[in-house]
Amino acid sequence: YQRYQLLGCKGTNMTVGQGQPVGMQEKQLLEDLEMPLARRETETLFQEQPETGNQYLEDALLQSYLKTHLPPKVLEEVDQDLERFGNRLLAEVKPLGWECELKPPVFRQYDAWGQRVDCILTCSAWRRIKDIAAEEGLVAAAYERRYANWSRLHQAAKLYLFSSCSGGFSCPLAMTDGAAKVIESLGIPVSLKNAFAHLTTRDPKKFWTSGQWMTERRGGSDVANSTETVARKQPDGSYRLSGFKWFTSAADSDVTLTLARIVDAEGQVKQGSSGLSLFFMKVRDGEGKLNNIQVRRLKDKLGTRQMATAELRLDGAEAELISAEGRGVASISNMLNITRIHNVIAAVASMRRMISLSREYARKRVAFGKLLKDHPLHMQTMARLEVQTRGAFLLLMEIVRLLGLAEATLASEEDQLLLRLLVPVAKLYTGKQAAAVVIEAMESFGGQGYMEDTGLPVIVRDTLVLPIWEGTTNILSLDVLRSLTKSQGQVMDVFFSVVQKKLELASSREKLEPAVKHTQDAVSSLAQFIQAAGSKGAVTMELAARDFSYTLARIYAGTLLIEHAARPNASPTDISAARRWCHQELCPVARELHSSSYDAKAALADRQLVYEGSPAHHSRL
Ligand code: UCC
Repeated sequence: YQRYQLLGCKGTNMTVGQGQPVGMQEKQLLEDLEMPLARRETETLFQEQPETGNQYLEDALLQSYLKTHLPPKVLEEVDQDLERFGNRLLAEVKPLGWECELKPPVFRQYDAWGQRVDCILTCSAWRRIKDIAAEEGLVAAAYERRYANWSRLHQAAKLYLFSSCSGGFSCPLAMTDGAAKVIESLGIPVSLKNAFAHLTTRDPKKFWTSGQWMTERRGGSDVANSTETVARKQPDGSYRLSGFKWFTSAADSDVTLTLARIVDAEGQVKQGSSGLSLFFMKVRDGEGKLNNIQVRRLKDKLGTRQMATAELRLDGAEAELISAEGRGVASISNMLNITRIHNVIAAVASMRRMISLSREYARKRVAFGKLLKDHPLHMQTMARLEVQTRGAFLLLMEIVRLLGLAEATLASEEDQLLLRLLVPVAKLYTGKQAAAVVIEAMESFGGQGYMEDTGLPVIVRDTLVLPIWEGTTNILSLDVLRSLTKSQGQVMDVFFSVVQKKLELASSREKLEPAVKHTQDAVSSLAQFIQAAGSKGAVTMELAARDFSYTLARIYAGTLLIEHAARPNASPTDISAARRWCHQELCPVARELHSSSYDAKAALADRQLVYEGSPAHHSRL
């Protein structure tokens, strides 16, 4: 009897529905009882794998966004390309991506005869994905500008679909795009023409990827004070670089951009940011030998294991100076802004992927006598994730739209300022959202979500890097402040005026009234905060930086959701998403200011809270 109860419980909980009446299930269970125990358990204990189809066709928001923003002729071509690409991803790329996960790169330091080879061996699937990335123009599309200012939207839509089945190949593509951007912004100097062509080609045989070697042993955030690598000028005008790069992602790349300090005639280097210059370097020479580079080891990472990240020692590596001397950080920031946008793409893509799988699972999985999709609490949880993802998606599309305008020289000064402000805002906010959303979505699968061979933990692990690399949340919050200081506050003037304009256009839509009102109130609170903080000095702003950035993200994403929901052909779900997003607290920075969270006393209390009980507690903190 006990065994029957157990089986009955398993049968009704786990059977996948398919309209089979419960009576039939019971009959099946009784038949199962005739089987030997081992066979019975394996044959009745099953759950159906959630399957998704063409991700473009299943993404309502992506389609409606493109329909709203692209001119008809462009839309027609882009729509066809994305549908075809969606099929290719499903049939070809997805299995390759999984193979990359199963066959991570291997480091071989010596050959059979004891010769040092420092070889990073990647699997054939990884190399095949590289070919596909070239064929599909995943970098090239942005530089060919076939669709003028819409080219970046086209590229971003493809990368977004590609990202979560790419087996980590989004990473080298991000840096390749960033390197191409730096070279283009330098006017494609003659010496870099060939490299630019390789980075932006559609020919797999010619396609190069680039690395971005910034992080050294002292850390990757305070680049200005952590970079020890030195560059010595050679008689032919080239440089030789020596130093240690601690975290070099996609270390199998063909070329890289990196920072170093130029040694002057007296053998001295200048410390700090103004001592850093930017260099272009080939990783191997024409014969495939490393360019005076030693691979120390591969990093043992929590995720992105498909992709080789290495510690490298540069021992006189030949490189070309590509920035003005001492302008390394400013020059590489062109690359950083692109890789940060790719980070946003990856964040939104991973949220979308987990939700897609989870909603399919909820159509099949039975618990407590009904499908998960028929449990209102389960649907409420998922709807909240969906709202987060929609806000993040529109934020992504907005920065990509602005980038496209800038690259087609169609951006107004306002557009450029807004882009400068929104890139760090979007990177820091969507990174956090993605980490939270994928973990919640993993839970929606119950214990299955925690099983390695479902592939779900891979998505979670790969997502958890997104708030970390390319600038952590706090570093990017400080970058938001940098954009304010550098523009003397103009970025905020533009922010307020663009938000106000969009809200005004939507204010006549009755169903959006509460959302518009709530956002306008948040905008007023933000304006008051800025006024109050202005009289309090830099320490207050620094302590407020994270909440301030979150406020900008929430208000701006809310405004975009409202704008999207105010279209004449908007769906009820567009309206519902806008209302729900705007229902959350949109201006946390005002609340915290009222609670005196940003004054010196609060800073002291923060430290005391953190160190209570630690050995440091009794010493002077
Ligand atoms: O490399 C990494 C992993 C690679 C893997 C990549 C995969 C991507 C995959 C994506 C999806 C799948 S991780 C390491 C990443 N490291 C960072 O992101 C660095 C984080 N740290 C910062 O961002 C810091 O804030 C620094 C390095 C920018 C601070 O440098 P400084 O020199 O102390 O700061 P300054 O003095 O304020 O800035 C120097 C100049 C200024 O210009 P001028 O001199 O004209 O006033 C700044 O305005 O640089 C300018 N600048 C910028 N300009 C600094 N940041 C920016 C920016 N974001 N945009 C425009």
